[in-house]
Amino acid sequence: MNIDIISIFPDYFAPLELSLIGRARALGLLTIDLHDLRTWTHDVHRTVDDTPYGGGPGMVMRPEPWGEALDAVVADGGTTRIVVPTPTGRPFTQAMAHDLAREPHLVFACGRYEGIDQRVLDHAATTAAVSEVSLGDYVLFGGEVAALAIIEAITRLLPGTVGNAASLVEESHAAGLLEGPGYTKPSTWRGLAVPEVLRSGDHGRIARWRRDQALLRTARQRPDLLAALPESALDRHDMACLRGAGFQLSAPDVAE
Ligand code: 6GU
Repeated sequence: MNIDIISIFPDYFAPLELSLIGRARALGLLTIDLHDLRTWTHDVHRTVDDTPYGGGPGMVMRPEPWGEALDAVVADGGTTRIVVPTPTGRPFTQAMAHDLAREPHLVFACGRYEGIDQRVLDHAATTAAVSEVSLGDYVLFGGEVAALAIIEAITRLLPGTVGNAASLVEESHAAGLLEGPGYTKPSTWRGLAVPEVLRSGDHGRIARWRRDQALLRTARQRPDLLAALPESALDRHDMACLRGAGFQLSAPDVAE
């Protein structure tokens, strides 16, 4: 996969040299090219923003530098997806990370201030797919930190980057549930023991216990995820576990 990042703060992306993303790049699984938006300004002050039409607070990013930047990095032939991190985008999910991980070329357009002149995205959409993506319901200064998070989520899914493919299958959000708690040695620490079942060697009981922990954690922390599961996702044991812990399960709709 090839990634281009356009930003007025390319230094924000230094962490992409580190750890597993750095390793993925060294292995050639991923290229990342950083671009300073100011490269495509032509005035002495290298201005990237201006006051909003219609008035109001804040500044809007000027269309001219963005237009030239995207002309330079978007490939001909419609193979590029432009990702625009913005609090007004669609909420980023693990499913989106999987979709983006299948793209050959991503361009991250990181805006600052009150966003990018809308015509930039409207025009870009005539030559590339454009996805406006939000990290959640809060506001950051700009798209840089969001781009880092999205790139990390995608890189983990590229074949060859996560050592153990099974860890992708079992992890949180893989099956619409959160993963339960994990433990390692020592078996007792500060008077706290690891749950006995995990030391029992009984793989059937361990799998059931882990499933129950995932269900209970999801019910507690993210009832919205539990409610979104298709009815077929929960079996008799699952229902009994949740009911036993006092969670009300909505009765299945009875067909007329
Ligand atoms: Cl993707 N960008 C900005 N600027 N703020 C955000 C965000 C993105 N997601 C949540 N808040």
